Amino acid sequence: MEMDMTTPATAVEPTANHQAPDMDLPKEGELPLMEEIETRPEDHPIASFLRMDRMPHIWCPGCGLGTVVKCLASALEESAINLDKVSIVSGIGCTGRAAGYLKLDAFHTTHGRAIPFATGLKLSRPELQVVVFSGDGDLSGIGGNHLIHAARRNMDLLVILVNNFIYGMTGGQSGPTTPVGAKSSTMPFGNFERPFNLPHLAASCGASYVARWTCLDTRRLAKSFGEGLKRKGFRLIEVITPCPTLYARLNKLGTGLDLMNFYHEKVEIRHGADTRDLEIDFQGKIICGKFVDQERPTYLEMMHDHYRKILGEKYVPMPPEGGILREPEAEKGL
Ligand SMILES: Cc1ncc(C[n+]2csc(CCOP(=O)(O)OP(=O)(O)O)c2C)c(N)n1
Ligand code: SF4
Repeated sequence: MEMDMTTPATAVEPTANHQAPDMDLPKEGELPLMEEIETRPEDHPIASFLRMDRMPHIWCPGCGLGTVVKCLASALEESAINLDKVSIVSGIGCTGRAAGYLKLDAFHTTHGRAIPFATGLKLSRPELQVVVFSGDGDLSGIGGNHLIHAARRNMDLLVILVNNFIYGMTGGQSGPTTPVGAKSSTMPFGNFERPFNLPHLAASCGASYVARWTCLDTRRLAKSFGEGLKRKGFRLIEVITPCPTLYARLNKLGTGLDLMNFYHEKVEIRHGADTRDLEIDFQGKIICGKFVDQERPTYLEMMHDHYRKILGEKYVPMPPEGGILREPEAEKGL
């Protein structure tokens, strides 16, 4: 049963993902043998959103990143948004590779600089829907300063922050989200630094939309991405995702599937929860939900209002279609 995202829920409840589908299943003997099933890359459910020439991807078996990409593709499809007006910006890391795989205008920028790059893109092409897709280390470690200032300014960006509690690509170092007690390659006796509570960080800086999901909860995650695409201002969606190769191995937590089972047991959905209560303890419960959904003037709106007040007629804002030289009429006249 799918839950209405506006309805508060306090208990762990089964999601559609865990229920047997209500349909006629083929009987034994009617099933084709595995070797008879032809799998063609173009038959992948989101093939039209992917650069199939870049497959196979680099992600490890059991990594949750493919699921997050699938949820974003589903949300884009559902929203019927013009894909020519969507740009994706990533930093560096396993998560950052998403920009290379999605068939959108994509920018794989430097480590920690996805948000400032995306900010520049949005300011110069205000008509674009700019989506940042990057890791917890990239966005809240080296890029942490950009994260808080973009939230403070209510910059028009949808930020998908994939939190696997560790620096994946570089070998499992502790990062700003590693829970106290969790082991990493740089903290083999366990982390003692207090991690960020990312929804609280973004909310307290002024973000318009803040949510957290695990990548087990694909329907709610895709729905939240869809909401994020429709809202304005700074939108942060944190996605807790398994890194079986480093986080799970260093902490003896099993496979990617074991981590998914763990999320199933430990997730508590609490829409509208006080963001101060969203800290994640090592192997403790993970509170998910939509915590902030408020309309506030965005950076671009505030900037236009301000300069219109001061400069009046003299103020010429960037045209919504992205600058005079991009207008076909203007180009013809050159
Ligand atoms: C300026 C700079 N510093 C450090 C690095 C090395 N580096 C590359 S990816 C990465 C960590 C990525 O971790 P995270 O953002 O959490 O993404 P994940 O790989 O876990 O998805 C680091 C430290 C770099 N490429 N550039
Ligand atoms: S190292 Fe971890 S985050 Fe990176 S691809 Fe492998 S499982 Fe995923």
